[in-house]
Amino acid sequence: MSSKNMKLNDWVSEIGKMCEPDSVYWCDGSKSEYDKMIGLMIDSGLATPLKKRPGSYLFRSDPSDVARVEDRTYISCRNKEDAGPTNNWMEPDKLKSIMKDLYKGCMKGRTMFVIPFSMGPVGSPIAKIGVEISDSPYVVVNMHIMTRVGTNVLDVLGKDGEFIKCLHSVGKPLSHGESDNGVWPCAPIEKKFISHFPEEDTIWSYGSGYGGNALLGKKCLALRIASVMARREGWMAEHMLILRLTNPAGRKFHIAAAFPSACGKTNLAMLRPTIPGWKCECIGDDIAWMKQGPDGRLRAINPEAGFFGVAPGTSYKSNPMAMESIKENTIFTNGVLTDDGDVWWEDMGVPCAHGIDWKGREWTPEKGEKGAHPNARFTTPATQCPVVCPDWEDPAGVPIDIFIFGGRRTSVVPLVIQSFDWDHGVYLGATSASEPTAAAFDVKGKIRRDPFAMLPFCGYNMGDYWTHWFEMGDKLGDNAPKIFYVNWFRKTADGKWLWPGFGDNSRVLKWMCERIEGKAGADKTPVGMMPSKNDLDLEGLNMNDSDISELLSVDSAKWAAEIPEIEEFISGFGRHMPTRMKAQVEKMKARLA
Ligand code: OXD
Ligand code: MN
Repeated sequence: MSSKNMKLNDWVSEIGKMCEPDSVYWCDGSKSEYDKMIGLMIDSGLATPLKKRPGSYLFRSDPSDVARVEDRTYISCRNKEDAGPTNNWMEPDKLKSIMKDLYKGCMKGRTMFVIPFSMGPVGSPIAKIGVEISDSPYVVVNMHIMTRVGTNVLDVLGKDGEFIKCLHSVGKPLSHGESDNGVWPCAPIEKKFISHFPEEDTIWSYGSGYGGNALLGKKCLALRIASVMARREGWMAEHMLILRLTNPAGRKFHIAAAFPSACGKTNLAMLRPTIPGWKCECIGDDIAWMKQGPDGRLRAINPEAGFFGVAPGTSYKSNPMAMESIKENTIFTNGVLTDDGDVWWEDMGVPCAHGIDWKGREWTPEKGEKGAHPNARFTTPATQCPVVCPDWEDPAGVPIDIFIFGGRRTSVVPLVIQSFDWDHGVYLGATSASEPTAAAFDVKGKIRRDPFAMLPFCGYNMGDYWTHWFEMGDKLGDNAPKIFYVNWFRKTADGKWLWPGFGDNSRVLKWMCERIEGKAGADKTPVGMMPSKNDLDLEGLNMNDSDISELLSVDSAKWAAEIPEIEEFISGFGRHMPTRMKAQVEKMKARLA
């Protein structure tokens, strides 16, 4: 097979010549194709069917291939400054020549899959088409769930449509007659490369088969490449969940929220409000593409079609809707295989006495090691979420009322603040910080500034990205969403969580909605507008007064102590750092003095 698009056909044949696969297969996105791929992986010992979950399979990856590899991720544009100080950079010709050597013959003994996919509903004016070439059937099945794969994408592409070229190889050729034989194929860490060529709308990934390194529609296309397109074309590609909150009077609010990886975006996206009469529906859990609509408001779509969620910590307490979503037709990676043929992970809310761990070894809790990898994941279709919003695929998108930023901070940062205005909100987004999580292989240490939760995902100079945010605010004017900052993770000095979190986070969202309606009060503090105890609906929580005061307190000295580090961080962007950002730091200093 081939397509009507000569550019695509030429590219496929060029890659075929370089990678030398045994055969080429064009994916049609059908259920039978999905089943065929799964069958291949059962035969090669990579997939284990789960007796307890219909249509579901468990995979175990290689210990070197368990998360995104930020040290091996490149933004390769002609000018180093355009990638900025927060991205790894290499000159495109040099990087391509290194990678071409790796790609040479890398698909020997394997099939080369051509996966046409749409990010966003097929044919929607906001959607973008990508084509991923990959030698991994694991990638094919995950792409089936996470994006819209199919021949209809080729129909929309037509003869001369544009597409984003996504090339992927696990980097493990097979010799004649060899099979993976239960061993996850990938290349050693120093040969892994996740490269982006934003000036050519091209992605080259080599050596990893896992998650964002290999499912190129997600972080590589929908964030890194799309962020560059968005700046060029005047829209926004953000690392944000999208949800709809409906109040007891039936008014709908749409919220987009950015938190660093593994800080509870999926949980918040599927929130079950504990306050009577409020309803929450999920539109997306990871990425938002937003454009100003004809009415002047910012409209958001979720470009993805599934959830690639962190499994450990997901339970009927933390996220009952995710637990319901993953009962069937789900791919699990790096969980424990239980003796009765189910999957298990730490903090799932049920015990597991014995099983096979993510490394394929016999495991019991007494071993003292984690059974599931902390970045074990589930891949599940959005349609299986019981609270998926009926409008989640509306090509026009939903109008955003509220932006939320946040991170995981056990001290200093209070439960919630509202920005004084747009520019202050951009400052809050730009200075977001979090304690590291397991979503990145190579990020260790204490607190990292993760502006807009985009540090690993912005495809250009982060200073220019801030300018883009300021300019979007100017463009949206009075229609701009209101901006808030939250921290669900504050602890007491003796290590006790101060806030119950999960469904009770709806209380904080309620305050935000009431701020929009002009109904709820707030006090001015040096760091932003904050609710007093009486502004928040805390009914039925039985929290003691001192915990509430601590959650809603601002210690100016502690905030001031972080300013030198913030100044150093933003000054790292040199001439790309917008003067409006500098002005915000000065204002913050004056308010804290
Ligand atoms: C993700 C991430 O997988 O942010 O969503 O790491
Ligand atoms: Mn993410």
